[in-house]
Amino acid sequence: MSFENIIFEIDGAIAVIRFNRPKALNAINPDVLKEVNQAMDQVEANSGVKVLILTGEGDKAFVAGADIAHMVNLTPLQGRKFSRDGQELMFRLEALPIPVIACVNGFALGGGTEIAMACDFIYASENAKFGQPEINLGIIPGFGGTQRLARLVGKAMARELCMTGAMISAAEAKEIGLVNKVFPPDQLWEETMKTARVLASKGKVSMKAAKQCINRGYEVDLRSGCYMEADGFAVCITSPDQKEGMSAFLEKRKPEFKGELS
Ligand code: DAK
Repeated sequence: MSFENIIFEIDGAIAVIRFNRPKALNAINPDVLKEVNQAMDQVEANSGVKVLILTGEGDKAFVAGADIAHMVNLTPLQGRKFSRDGQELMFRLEALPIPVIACVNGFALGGGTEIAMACDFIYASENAKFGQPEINLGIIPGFGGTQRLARLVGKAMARELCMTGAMISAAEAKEIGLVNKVFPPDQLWEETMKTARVLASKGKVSMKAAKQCINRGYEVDLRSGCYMEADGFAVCITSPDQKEGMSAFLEKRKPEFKGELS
């Protein structure tokens, strides 16, 4: 399947979706959302893929937000559909059983910050910029930004970013806990791939369980989250990867995880 607004590649266990509208700083419109969903269909259908990376084509932007030219004349119903479609994509990224890394190589504004927040890891280049500038356009974040940002960095910083519309540097984003790691621009891709390869070497069942317990458990009270963890643990303890991981330890060798999700 060929795409016009993204570049999609699978190299062994690692799939890459590259937002590819560099002339509009990779801004997101409904066609982008549709193509990302189609690429994710392929990721889900390919049991060999163990990590997904999202990044932006060009050296200026990850995603500079939702496409303002698309949004300018939306009716309320169209606006709601665009917002819901975006929100569903974020939920889909969070629910994907494999880890997702946002490799943020420039502007990640509005919908760009929102996509990055739905990923499991945010790795950023030193020149990346984050923010929720929607207030400057007379709107609010529509792809879950008001909710995820507050959960990730706390209400105070979420209010600061959403209510002033200020852009922050990668270093500031790291300081407030939005970003995992920051690298010089020429090292960002290799460092992202290094982590992707580490993640790809782990067992699928335990990776899925860890991701789900953290993401879903964060939405509920501690005791309910711990019940989820116990269920996740129960699934892991009977999986082929658990046999391999523990046998490898006892036999003093490196594990080779080959287990499937079902
Ligand atoms: N949409 C469309 N085009 C964009 C764009 C965007 N978000 N960002 C940049 N571009 C385009 C520019 O118009 C320009 O196009 P040409 O003039 O060359 O044709 C080209 O990309 C290069 O941009 P600049 O010339 O402005 O480049 P600079 O380096 O000077 O500035 C910038 C870079 C990122 C600081 C600046 O472009 C900028 O401020 N861009 C807008 C950033 C922004 O406000 N992003 C948030 C968008 S709002 C909702 C659903 C979703 C959302 C909200 C509600 N519902 C439906 C309820 C989400 C909203 C957003 O994400």
